[in-house]
Amino acid sequence: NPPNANLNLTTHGSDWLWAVFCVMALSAIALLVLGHTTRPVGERAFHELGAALCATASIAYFALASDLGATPVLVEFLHGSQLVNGAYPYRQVWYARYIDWTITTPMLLLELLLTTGLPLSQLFIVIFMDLLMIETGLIGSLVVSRYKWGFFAFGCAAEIFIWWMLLVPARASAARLGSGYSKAYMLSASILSFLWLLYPIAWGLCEGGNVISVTSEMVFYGVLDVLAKPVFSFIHVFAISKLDYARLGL
Ligand code: RET
Repeated sequence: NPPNANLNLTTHGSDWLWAVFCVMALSAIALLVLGHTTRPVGERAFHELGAALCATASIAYFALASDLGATPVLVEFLHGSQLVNGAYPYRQVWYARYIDWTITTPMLLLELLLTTGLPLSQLFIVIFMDLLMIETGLIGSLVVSRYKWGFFAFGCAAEIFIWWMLLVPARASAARLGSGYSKAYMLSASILSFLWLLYPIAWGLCEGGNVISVTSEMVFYGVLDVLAKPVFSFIHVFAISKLDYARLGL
């Protein structure tokens, strides 16, 4: 028996991750095919962004499903230094997730914000805050003391800034382009903002507080990743399909 049940992924957990791997890979292909069959050359940027980020996620899930890309981290001694079954309590932290998110979350923000005509200077600030959010989350997940919540707090502050940028400057910018742009943006931005709220909650229950098992962690993040990447990308390309790409200045 493993000294700590939290250390290992179950067979079911691994099967689920292979299923997510397949969903990501098939979505990448489907987005490419959709782009090539429905849009002329030069108007496929959003399909291609979606395909690229799903392809990236499929590689991350390949690592997760193989039980790779994780490292054991000592669980914070909140309740005194107790041994669990004669061993110190560890929890696997899948840092592979953060490598994925570092690549894919800026691409998701690009998918969304390139349809608003937001000035580049502001786009860069949003992407900077996004990277800050992911990297502070990574550091927090690897830290073995309650300082991890300090890193978490920095990440949350960065996310609040992103929400504000989406709600105020980006929304105003989309509205200036016209009501069709504004409607499409509001739909996609609401979905993205809601789903992105659930990630820090998952983090608090998994890497942060060690409340739920690693198999539950895989289900929680897995469902979120399928919604936030392929489902979001499909909804977004359909939402903007009637818009005039020339006005986006891409
Ligand atoms: C962390 C912990 C630090 C605080 C915050 C977080 C937010 C993460 C988010 C991740 C989104 C990931 C997506 C992945 C791809 O599908 C890093 C968990 C706020 C919002 C959309």
